[in-house]
Amino acid sequence: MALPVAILSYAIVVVLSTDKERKRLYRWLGDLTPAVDRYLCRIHPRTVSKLQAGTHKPSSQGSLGTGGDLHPDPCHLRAAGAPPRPGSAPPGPVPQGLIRVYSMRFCPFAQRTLLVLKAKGIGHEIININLKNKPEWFFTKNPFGLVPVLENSQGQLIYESAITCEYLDEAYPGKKLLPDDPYEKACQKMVFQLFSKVPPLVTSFIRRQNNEDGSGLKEELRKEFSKLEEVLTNKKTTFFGGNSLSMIDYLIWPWFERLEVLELNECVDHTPKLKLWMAAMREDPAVSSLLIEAKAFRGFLDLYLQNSPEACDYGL
Ligand SMILES: N[C@@H](CCC(=O)N[C@@H](CS)C(=O)NCC(=O)O)C(=O)O
Repeated sequence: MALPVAILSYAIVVVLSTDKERKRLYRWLGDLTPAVDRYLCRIHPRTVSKLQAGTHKPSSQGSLGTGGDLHPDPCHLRAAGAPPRPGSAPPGPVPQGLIRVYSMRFCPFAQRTLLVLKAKGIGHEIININLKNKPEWFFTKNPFGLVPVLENSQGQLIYESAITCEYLDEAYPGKKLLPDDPYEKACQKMVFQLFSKVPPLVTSFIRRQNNEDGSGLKEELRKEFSKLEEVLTNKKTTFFGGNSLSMIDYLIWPWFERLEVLELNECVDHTPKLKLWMAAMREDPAVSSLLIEAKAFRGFLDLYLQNSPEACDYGL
């Protein structure tokens, strides 16, 4: 009797704390977990209501509302490792003829996927995930718990933004965004690599504590942008893959879109070709249809940095 009581006490503490700890517990408990969940449901109604309160709220941008409905019976809350786990009921299968994207309205990585979906005119539905309060089933879609994730009507799952974009380009007809020519494709991948320091620099700038001086980070960003300017200078084209917009432009765009609202625009003052590229990007129908409203982004960011569970639903 002592062991089950110890397990249950630990379960209650962990279930009420973070995603990471909960995952560790479930891995550890393995097959015992469904029984523990059933026990929790039975003996600890307050725990159950906490778990329910922690479910994903489906939201905006075409979110279907299938993702976050609470199950009427709290005792369906089940564990993972092998799922089942606590949380909301998972969404149903993806309707034929559509692809589903698990997204978050302000995520630049998910924006890559959405840009490709738009540019290629692919019919899709969006389920927005509350990243500060993730539904447990989301880890069955992506074990890393990150958006974006694609799910098709055969139940196939694809995650990692660049991989989702390449998948969409290959799996769907319409405008090809990646070049067929192996050298041209390699060039796009090299630019992608050249760009790779930008997202973590922008994140570090956003996460500065107490408005700490960001001039060092700005300087680093300027250096990274100079490398991209050089690519455009050497290529003598408007876009990174040539004179028309292609995959690489969509992959790097979301961070450039955010420069203004983050007050980082001065970092492109010394890169005129990059500035022209940014202006040309804004003219693209896929880009312009997915521009984020600055005020909403700011509001989201303020809450996100405070770890607020309301952050991802800001402005809805
Ligand atoms: N390497 C991933 C990064 C995706 C990523 O970091 N997404 C963020 C939102 S912008 C996320 O899901 N964060 C949730 C978390 O960190 O728990 C990709 O390219 O898809």
